Amino acid sequence: MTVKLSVEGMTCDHCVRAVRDALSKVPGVEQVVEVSRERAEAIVDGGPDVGALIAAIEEEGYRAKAG
Ligand SMILES: [Cu+2]
Repeated sequence: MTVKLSVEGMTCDHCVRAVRDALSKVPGVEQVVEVSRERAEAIVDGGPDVGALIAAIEEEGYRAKAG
């Protein structure tokens, strides 16, 4: 399953790395396919709980929603 999220608030490469690291630690995530500041989105593969993905991003200080 591929999950795509909209992520608001990423302003630099550090933000991208923080979101990527946070997503990679969520149970069920097999691969963080992409985190893009330009497109304000993140894509992960696996069977993660979407709510857990959103919570992990919000814990880092960014806003996220499915889609
Ligand atoms: Cu940043």
